[in-house]
Amino acid sequence: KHGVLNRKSHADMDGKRTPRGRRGWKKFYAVLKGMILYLQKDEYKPDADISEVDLKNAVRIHHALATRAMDYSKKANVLKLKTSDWRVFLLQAPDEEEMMSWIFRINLV
Ligand code: I3P
Repeated sequence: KHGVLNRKSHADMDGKRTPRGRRGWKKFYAVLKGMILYLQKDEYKPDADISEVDLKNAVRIHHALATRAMDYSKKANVLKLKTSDWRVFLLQAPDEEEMMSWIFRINLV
């Protein structure tokens, strides 16, 4: 599965709140492949190598949990992704259907 997602980092690896200055929204082209959610700068190209930066932004979603972000109301179609290493991301999909689809696919892994 792939598509455009806006990402906001809410908590870091230690579970602590992401500090100010790093809490902004950023647009990515997301690609879910195996147990990894790649958050790429540019559109998915099947044959292109993954860049260093894109690798850094990749999120391991094994034992991660995706839910609708019930406690976040500033934007619509936002899901909350909690990873096994205690990071928390907010991910905004273009619409409700896409958000539900991402939640379903992430939780299947
Ligand atoms: C953050 C940025 C985010 C905002 C966040 C700010 O600043 O303005 O858009 O989240 O508020 O801290 P920075 O880019 O300097 O990290 P919202 O869009 O959700 O308001 P927050 O600290 O309340 O999460």
